[in-house]
Amino acid sequence: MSLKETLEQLKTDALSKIEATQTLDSLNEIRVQVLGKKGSITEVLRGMKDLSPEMRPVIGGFANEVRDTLTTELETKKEVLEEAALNAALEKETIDVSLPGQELNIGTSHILTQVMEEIEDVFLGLGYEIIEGYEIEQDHYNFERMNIPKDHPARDMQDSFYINDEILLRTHTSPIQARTMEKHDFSKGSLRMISPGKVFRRDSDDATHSHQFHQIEGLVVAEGITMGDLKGTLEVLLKKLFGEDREIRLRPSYFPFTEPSVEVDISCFKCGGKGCNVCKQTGWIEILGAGIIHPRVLEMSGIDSTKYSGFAFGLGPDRVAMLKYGVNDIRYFYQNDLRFLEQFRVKG
Ligand code: FA5
Repeated sequence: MSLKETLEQLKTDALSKIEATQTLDSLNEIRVQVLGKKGSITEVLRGMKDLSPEMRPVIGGFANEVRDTLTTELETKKEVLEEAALNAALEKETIDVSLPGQELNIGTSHILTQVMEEIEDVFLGLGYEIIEGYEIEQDHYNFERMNIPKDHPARDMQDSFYINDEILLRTHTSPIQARTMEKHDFSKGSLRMISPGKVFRRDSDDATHSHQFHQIEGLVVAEGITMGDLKGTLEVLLKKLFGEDREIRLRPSYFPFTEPSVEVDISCFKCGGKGCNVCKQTGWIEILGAGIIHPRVLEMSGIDSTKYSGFAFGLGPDRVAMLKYGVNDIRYFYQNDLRFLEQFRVKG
């Protein structure tokens, strides 16, 4: 048989094998047998050396044609077999598109964060700035600059965790008053800020006291600020938090850094003022401490107290959250029990 006839024969055999094969594996075997480095075409071409120089390109060209035809046929068959394999797999697999998807467990902000952000939004709306202070504070700012010298009895009410004689975990957010006032440039306008954050006291933990809790300090300093401004501002806040029909009441109190000082009560949101278990039958609920900034506190921060006056308040958002959501023990906020926290998941 001539080389050309051998190639013809090889092509015919390979084409019928390709046609007959039903699996990708056996198709690959055919490819290796015919086109591979040690395959039959290579084998046939070894005989080229015995051909006359005129016949070599003729047979070489024919061999290339055979290789191209077989390559194309192998590719086409491969596609057919792959598609058939895919269809078979899909037929076996059943997908119920009506099944609900898997729910992703996405976190939500803590209820105390939500309450603090609600309060922050009210003050941002009134043009206040939010300024954060330091949780580890100097005795100087926490007490001295708030008009509470070393031997002052008011220190007993705010016993703290001391790092050394001069450094402590802040007992209230009030030190941010002094830190902000001493930096403020009144030629650029009045000072209006709130400062939310964690505070710490060596209090024994009970249903309404925690050794770590939150406060939101409020501070306004400008010319001609009065108790009326304080009352109006707190009324806006407390009505937003607890409902438009809430009334507020100021009771005389004492803080070394405000004069006069007040405790602020709101009319009970549960009974409307008639008396119930939430308000301990008084019709009122205590919500924060406040007052007109003591002139000494202004002066210690380098502010002329004959020209400027201001008000300040310190609100406990943990207590606000307890009242707003009827939580009867502050410790729930800090135990991280998901059964409790899940009740305050933000919807949406
Ligand atoms: C103060 O800390 C003052 N710095 C507030 C202030 C600021 C008055 C500016 C005047 C001007 P008092 O100790 O009352 O005040 O605390 C303020 C609020 O923090 C309380 O009304 C209460 O809501 C909350 N609070 C106090 N102690 C605890 C505690 N152990 N656990 C939870 N909340 C507390």
